Amino acid sequence: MRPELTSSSPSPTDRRLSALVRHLASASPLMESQTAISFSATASFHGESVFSHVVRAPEDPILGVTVAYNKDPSPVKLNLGVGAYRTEEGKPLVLNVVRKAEQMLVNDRSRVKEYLPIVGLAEFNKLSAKLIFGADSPAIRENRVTTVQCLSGTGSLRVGAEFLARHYHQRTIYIPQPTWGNHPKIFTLSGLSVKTYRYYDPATRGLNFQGLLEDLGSAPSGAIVLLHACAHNPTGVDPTLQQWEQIRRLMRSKALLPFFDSAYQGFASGNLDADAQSVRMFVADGGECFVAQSYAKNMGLYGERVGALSVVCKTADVASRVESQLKLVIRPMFSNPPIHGASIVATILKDRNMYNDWTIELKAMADRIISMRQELFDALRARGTPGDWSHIIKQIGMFTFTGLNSEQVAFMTREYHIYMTSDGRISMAGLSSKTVPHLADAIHAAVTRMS
Ligand code: PLA
Repeated sequence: MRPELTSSSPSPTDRRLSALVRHLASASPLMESQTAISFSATASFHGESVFSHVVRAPEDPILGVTVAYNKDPSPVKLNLGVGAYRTEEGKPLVLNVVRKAEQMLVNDRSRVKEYLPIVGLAEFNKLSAKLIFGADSPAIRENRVTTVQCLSGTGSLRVGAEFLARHYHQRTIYIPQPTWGNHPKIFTLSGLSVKTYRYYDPATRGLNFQGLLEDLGSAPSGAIVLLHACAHNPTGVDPTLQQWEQIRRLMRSKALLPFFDSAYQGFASGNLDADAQSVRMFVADGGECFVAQSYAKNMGLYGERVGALSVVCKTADVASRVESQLKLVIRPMFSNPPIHGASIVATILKDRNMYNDWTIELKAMADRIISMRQELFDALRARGTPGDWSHIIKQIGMFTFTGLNSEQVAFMTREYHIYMTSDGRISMAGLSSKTVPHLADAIHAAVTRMS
């Protein structure tokens, strides 16, 4: 039935189904009981829903924070949950260069709303590869890269993972501990088996580099390794370039397959090339890798769902065969991607002036986040808040991993109407000079009263 599978191991569909059953069984004990299902089937004849056995699922740990925030009537409420950029006035930002691109698209009467090809907008794919791998990348020049447009970072990760579950000999993926909460779900439901590698050291609030090297060193040969290209979420802790080089050497020596998640290119340092260094080091050695790109944050296109999956291969021939199989993953998943967001990105990336305007606006966003770090740090120092808060200025990217525990977070939400994820992560992009004092008061109270 499945010509692409040669081994007798369970098919990805079987693995996915059993993962789903496990997932559902843990959410609903009733699922395990056949009687409960047949009861609800007969119940429909008596006017009850056939879905009456469905239990309410919990809100998403990140997006659910916004749901709770929206319900709070307090005028001082502050949403530092989801990583979404806000201006100094606390408002969402549409970049000027994005508005301009949209205007150009609207004015162009030759544009139509036809379906895109399964792999998306060709121009967008080419420019996205150039953005992450660099304009002079030999891999691009040699046609060894295939890039397909997907539904933002999440969709790109999912398509890549589904491909790997079908076509790669190793089905184990190592993800950092901790990582973005959606990673384990995406990979498990794709049919991969998820393991973790040590990443963060709570004692130093920095990288557990030794632990990382040990765990990747003992991973089975060929295992997939998920790496955050920059601005690690949720910790804000990235390896140095020297450490990246050591990770690269170790991974290549063990034939571990890198799968980069690049959701914050330009947001960490304010510089698109600097934030792509980790990926480019791995591509420069001629080896293979996967990269999922998102334009949600760096172009502020959150709801447009624009992203790309690139697979760097050893030869152009392999790359084109990989692409043919990626199409078989995408077609039954969402058929083909949306046209509008990708057209905005392509319009900006292909025009030198618009590209420059974008880098300026991007740098301004990154700089504002960096200045919020300094302001929050200064505010805690001014209050004499117990503890060493230097990690706030050392960490990079959109988030600070504060070290506050879940009781302290609950206290801050209850008493100060500050919303954040229960692991103590705060989105620095949601802060402004006006709200820093309120946050500092809340942290001070939480630390002094709840420790
Ligand atoms: N990868 C990482 C590391 C992320 O942090 C996020 C988004 C994504 C991928 C996916 O983004 P996209 O699909 O929108 O492109 N993380 C956010 C939002 C910003 C979320 O949880 O969906 C966060 O608050 O962690």
